Amino acid sequence: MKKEARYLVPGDYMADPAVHLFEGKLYIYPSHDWESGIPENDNGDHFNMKDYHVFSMEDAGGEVTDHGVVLRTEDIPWAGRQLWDCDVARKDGKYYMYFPLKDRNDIFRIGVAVSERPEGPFIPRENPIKGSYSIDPAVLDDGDGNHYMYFGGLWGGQLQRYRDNKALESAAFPADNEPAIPSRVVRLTADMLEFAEEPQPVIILDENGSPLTAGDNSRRFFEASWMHKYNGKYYFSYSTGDTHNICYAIGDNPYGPFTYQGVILTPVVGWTTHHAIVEYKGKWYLFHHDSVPSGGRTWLRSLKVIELEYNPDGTIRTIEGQT
Ligand code: FUB
Repeated sequence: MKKEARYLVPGDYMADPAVHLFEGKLYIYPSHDWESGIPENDNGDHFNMKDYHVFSMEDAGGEVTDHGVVLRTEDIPWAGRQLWDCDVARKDGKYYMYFPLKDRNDIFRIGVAVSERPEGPFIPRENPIKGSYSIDPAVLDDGDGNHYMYFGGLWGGQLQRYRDNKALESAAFPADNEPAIPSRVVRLTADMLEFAEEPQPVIILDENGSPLTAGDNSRRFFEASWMHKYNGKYYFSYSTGDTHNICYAIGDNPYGPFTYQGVILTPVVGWTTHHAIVEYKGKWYLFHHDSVPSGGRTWLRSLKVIELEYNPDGTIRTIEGQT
C-alpha cells in the first residue's frame, strides 16, 4: 500500500472509524453521515445520524466490503436521536456494539447491541448501560479477559454536564489554569453488558508530571478516545476538538495516568477529527476521516486509511492531515 491516505467508501459518507481484527479480517465500524438539512451549531445537531453500516477488508490496500445496515435508531427501544461514534468488542464468540445515542430527554447514553457475527446485524438491549453518559465509546480488549471502555466528549457530547459521574445542574467548564475535563475509563462486566465499577478520569500529564490544563487547547482531551497497545505500553489517543489535532499519551496500565507525547494527525479538512489505530499483517494503520470529498461540509465526512509509523523509541511519527 502507498504511504498516502486512501479513501475507503467513496460512494457514501462515513466517519468516526473504530477498527478491529476479527476472524482474520479488518472490520470497520463507522458513523454514517447523511444530509439531514439541520443547520450546523456547537451542539452538533447537524450530526443527526440514524443507522450504522459495517465494512470489512482482507487487506489494508484491498477491496472494501459493505455489509449493509446493521443497527437503526428505530430498532432501539430507548432511542431519541443521533447515533454517534460506536465501537465493537468480541468476547466468547459474541460481538458487542457500544453506541452513544440521545434518549428521549435529549441526554446522551451509551447502549449495547449484540451479534453472533462481526458483521452484524446487532440486536439492541432494552435500556442503555446503567450509569452511562456522554459519547464516543472505545473498548480495549486487554487480552487477560478484561475489557475497558474509554468514553466522553465535550460540547455537544455533554461531558461538561458531569462531575464524579453525577449530572450537574448545569454545564461547568474549568478555568484555563485548572485541570482539563478528562475522558473516562471503566471496566466492563464479565457479560460485557454493564459497567463493573464507577468510571474513572483518564489523567493526561505534561512533561513535568502535571495534569494538562483546560487552557492547553492544542493538547487537552476533547473527544474521540482510542486505546491501543504497543510494546506492552498503553497508548491513549484522542481529538483536541476545537484545535483539531489527534494527540496521544502513553501509560503503563489501562487506567493511566498517561504522559502526553505529541500529535499523531494534524488538522484535516472539516471541523471534527476522529481515528482508530490497528495493527494488521505486521504494519500499523491510522483510520480517520475528512470532509474533502463533500467540499468541506463538516457533517459529511469520508473514511480514510494511511500507514502509521513508530520511531525506535516508541513515539509515533506525525501524519499531515491536509496533503
Ligand atoms: O460523529 C459525531 C461526532 O463527531 C463524534 O461522536 C465525534 O467524535 C466527532 O467526530
